[in-house]
Amino acid sequence: MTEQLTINKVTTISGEVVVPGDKSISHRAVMFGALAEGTTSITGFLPGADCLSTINCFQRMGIQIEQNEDKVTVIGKGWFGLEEPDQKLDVGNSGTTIRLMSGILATQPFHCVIEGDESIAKRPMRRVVGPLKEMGARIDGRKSGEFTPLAIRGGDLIGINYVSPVASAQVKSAILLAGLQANGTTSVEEPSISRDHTERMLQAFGVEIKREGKKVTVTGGQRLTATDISVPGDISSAAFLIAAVMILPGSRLVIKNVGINPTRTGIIDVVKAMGGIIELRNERIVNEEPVADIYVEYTALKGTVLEGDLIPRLIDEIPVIAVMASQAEGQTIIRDAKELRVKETDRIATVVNQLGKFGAKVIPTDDGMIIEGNQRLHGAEIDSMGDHRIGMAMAIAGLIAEGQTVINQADAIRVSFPGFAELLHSICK
Ligand code: SPQ
Repeated sequence: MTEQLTINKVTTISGEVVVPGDKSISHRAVMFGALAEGTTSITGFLPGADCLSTINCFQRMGIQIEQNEDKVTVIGKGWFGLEEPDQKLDVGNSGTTIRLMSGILATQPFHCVIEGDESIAKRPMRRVVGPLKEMGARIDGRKSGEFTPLAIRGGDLIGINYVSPVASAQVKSAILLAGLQANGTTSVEEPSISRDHTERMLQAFGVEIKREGKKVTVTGGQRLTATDISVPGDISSAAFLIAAVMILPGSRLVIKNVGINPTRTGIIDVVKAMGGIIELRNERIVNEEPVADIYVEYTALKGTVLEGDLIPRLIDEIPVIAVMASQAEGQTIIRDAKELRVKETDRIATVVNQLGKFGAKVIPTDDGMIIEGNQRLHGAEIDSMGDHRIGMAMAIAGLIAEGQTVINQADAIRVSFPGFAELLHSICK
């Protein structure tokens, strides 16, 4: 990963744009399409590296999938139509792929080994391996199943009632997916509600799911029926553009067709809490998911506090929120976000280090950070550290930094936002 991205200071941004498809929804559309009976056509699919890894894993298990840019056709063979892969499954950089697939593989009566890149090798897996083993799956990995590669032999599961110590959609989804083929019922309760795309999309595929507050329950033995999925734009990608508008005086932007699932819209709430102008227009529902156009206009922001149930609703946006906060009036405090430490990088440490290179003052805490506002940034040589969200957040900081900014390992951006640099270039004045 040696690609570089050069960013120069700009004056304003404006225009009307669309961002690539939602990563979380794209993964799930391929997975559920592969497990369903019938053909699933997906439009608006994110052709980013992570979602291509998901396609590749299912192709290796004998599922026919055609992908052309953002159009994908998946010929489902039913839940037990997967074949034992004759090679290891490689998830690349994708935590969503390995954790959700672990839940699916836990139901399959065959052996397989699944692993990913160097970053995946450092991310915790026991959070899914533990409960799946409790259900009866045989799974092993380095450090007693904490790290990849994971060797999985599934089948004959029994339902469990799992109380998760973390608010994680990947944990919740892995257990619910395994629960769909376990004996009896399976429930997952979490401390705060994490993104619920799995629940919504399973319903679109004809699965019955019970949701009561922070608890979700499924009954085993259910089938999925193919359906067509239209994937909205990813609010996590839109967040970079929203932040850019908020730090460049005179900017305004319309971002069309963005997913506004309430479990993902923490960024909108934060911009509003900081005093920013942001509006939802043309709200509609597509495949059980709310979608809208987002209008955003530069406003001088003030610092805020991010904590509690809000955190899972904006966890992936925190790196770029830190950039935005560095330009606000006063301090911004982020707490209850320890999960940042186990993402593609330790995102508390990488934000502090990389944003610090621009001259910003960010103080790390155990579960978050404190960002000083009103900071003047200067151009810097940055490293994405192989983390797409760090690469893009720092590119946004580069738009206001005096002089030139170079982002090393900029290839990582392709994980979730192919065409990021071109899109940014097209709206910069
Ligand atoms: O897939 P991956 O690598 O875990 O991607 C990230 C990201 O920044 O794109 C996290 F690093 O998003 C996760 C997100 O943080 C995607 C996701 C999902 O699709 O279910 C859920 C969140 O992770 P978690 O651990 O809270 O379940």
